Amino acid sequence: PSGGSISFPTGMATEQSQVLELFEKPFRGPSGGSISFPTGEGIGTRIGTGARPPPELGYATSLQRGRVFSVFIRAHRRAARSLCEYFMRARNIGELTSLANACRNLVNEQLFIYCLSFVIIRKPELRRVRIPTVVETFPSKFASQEMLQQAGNEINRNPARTEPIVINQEFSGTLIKPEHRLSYWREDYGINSHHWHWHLVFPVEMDIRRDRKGEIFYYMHQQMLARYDMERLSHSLNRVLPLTGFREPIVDGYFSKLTVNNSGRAWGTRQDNTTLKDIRRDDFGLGFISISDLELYYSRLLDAVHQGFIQDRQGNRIPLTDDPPNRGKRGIDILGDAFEADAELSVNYPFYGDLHNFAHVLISFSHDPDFAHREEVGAIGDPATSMRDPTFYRLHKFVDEFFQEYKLQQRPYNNEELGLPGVRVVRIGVLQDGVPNNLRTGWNQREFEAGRGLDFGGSAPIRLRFTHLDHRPFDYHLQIMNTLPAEKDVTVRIFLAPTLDERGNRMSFMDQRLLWTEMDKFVTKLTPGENKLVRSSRDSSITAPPEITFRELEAGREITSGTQAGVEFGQCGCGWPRHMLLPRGMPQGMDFQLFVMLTDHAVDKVEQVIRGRPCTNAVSYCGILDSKFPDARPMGFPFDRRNPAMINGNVIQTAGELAAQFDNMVMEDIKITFVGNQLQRA
Ligand code: CUO
Repeated sequence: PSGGSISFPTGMATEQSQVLELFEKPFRGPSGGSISFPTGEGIGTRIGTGARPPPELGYATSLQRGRVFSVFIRAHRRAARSLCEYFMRARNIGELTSLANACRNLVNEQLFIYCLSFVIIRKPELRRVRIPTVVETFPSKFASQEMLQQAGNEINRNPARTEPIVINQEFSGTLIKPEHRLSYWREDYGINSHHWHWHLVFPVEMDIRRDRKGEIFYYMHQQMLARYDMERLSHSLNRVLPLTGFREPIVDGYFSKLTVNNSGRAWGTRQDNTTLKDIRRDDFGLGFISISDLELYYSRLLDAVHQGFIQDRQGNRIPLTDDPPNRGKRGIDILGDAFEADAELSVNYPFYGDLHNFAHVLISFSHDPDFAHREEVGAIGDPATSMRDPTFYRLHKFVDEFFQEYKLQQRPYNNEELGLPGVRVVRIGVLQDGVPNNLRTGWNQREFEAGRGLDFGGSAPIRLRFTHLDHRPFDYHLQIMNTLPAEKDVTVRIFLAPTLDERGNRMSFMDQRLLWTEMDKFVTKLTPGENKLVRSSRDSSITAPPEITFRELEAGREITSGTQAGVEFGQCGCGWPRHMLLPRGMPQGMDFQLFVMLTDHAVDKVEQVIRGRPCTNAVSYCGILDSKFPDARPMGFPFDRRNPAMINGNVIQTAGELAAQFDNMVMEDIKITFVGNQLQRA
């Protein structure tokens, strides 16, 4: 943990403990997540208390208890809208507690936790408290049934046991499949928790107007793909290939070994080479979803990209361009809303459909498309578990290729947009434990408690020990010359990409373009003359501080460095995990390139007053709550577009050649070396 501990003021401590009580043991209660077959059509527990649900709950009771709740499904979003509106009436934590206790045995457990989290993040008067990590609220989404059962047995046998249960990194498969080399990455608790949070703070159809939501949907997922590809290259695996459509067999199967509830209900699984089929699943509020519909939506969206306009329901043609007149909505933002899709934000939801969400659903039910076998949804059907499945990346690569098709229609950036006269980056480098330009990664461990999310008896903590990739913190060192006569505010943009492709060759700009991962972005003031900047990797604009556990919250402990009681905490959970900032690299060292670019903050800045003190971690991937995205440039700038063919008479074919033409850019070669268990612990 970084930063010191603080103690909450008394009133806040009480509020915090009330909230923890709401998040604890979500499967307890009269129905308890047990399975029954009340109507013969579904599995899960119907509302079984005999109580008539309060009418204010609306659609919230339409989901069965003990089943998966998924924001990828429209009927589930409708249920979430009802329950969130019900909770939104609370003016303080006391009222929220009363409302929650009145319905917690009536609504789906996962829906309940989603909506509680939603209102605590959304309502300024509730934001003072923190929600505990989803790893502890729903441990069964992070550790296998077998391991949790083993933990329960151990505790029953020996309540005084102090040793944690060690989570075996190999639990979901074996190395006979090359894809399994990446399972530690896909199944990392931090990236899955981030993805759960991201979809919580950028919800679909919840009447939330977040700035540039469609664009950040594109960008955040593109960046996750770039990071996945860097990791793949670290294992000599090729970059991920997109799904080429919905008719070809899905090559990779996935067997999560996870459970949906405390009664042991398993997530759906998928064999290798499964063929997708139309879905008929009334049990899940889905009705009929046909592959032909998805193909139709895709074809219409692709038409829009190639025609350069998209049509709204009145037949108006809305131009698609990232150079919008009057600083209107960019084309990428419009396309993101239409593709994800969000019925409230899409320009024409009936026409362009619900493509991305439906694709998740189609894959997640491929093992039992018509409920013939009473099987549960697969892991790819829930944002908290979807990144575990190798096919998630092939699906999102398909999504990203669509956005890239659009981006490549945009003109390249010009000299004025790329340059910053008067400012020169002289040198950059990284320093980790005194070693320059050679970053080390290795294994580290983190413990969570499972007992809060399970029904095991006794009060002894059930600790789970996860092994994860990590690195020691490092600093970027930048030497910058400001030849302007005055101070200058600049945005510093730092990216990392592998130097070589799968064949060991250097890459062209266009080949490397989608591998550049944002490492940091920050604003600083340059004084005239030489400036030396040191920036810690811990301050990265994409990462969130480590997850906060029940125990830390109970102890009044806040592990965000410098945070004080009273800060609005909402959204702190969103953010790429700090321990996953670097790709693994190779044991013998792997070549990477750092790209640093300075831009004019006068051009980048977004005029706004940010109210309160919202959590602004991971702003590049998560934005700022209730505020505009604080960088006016297109997300991913300058790598979101093709390269200029020529600058000052010089042909540009690589990122290095681009950087050589501009004083405000520089590239540096670094190595990343994986040292396994030899990582000196932070
Ligand atoms: Cu995040 Cu498909 O949007 O998983």
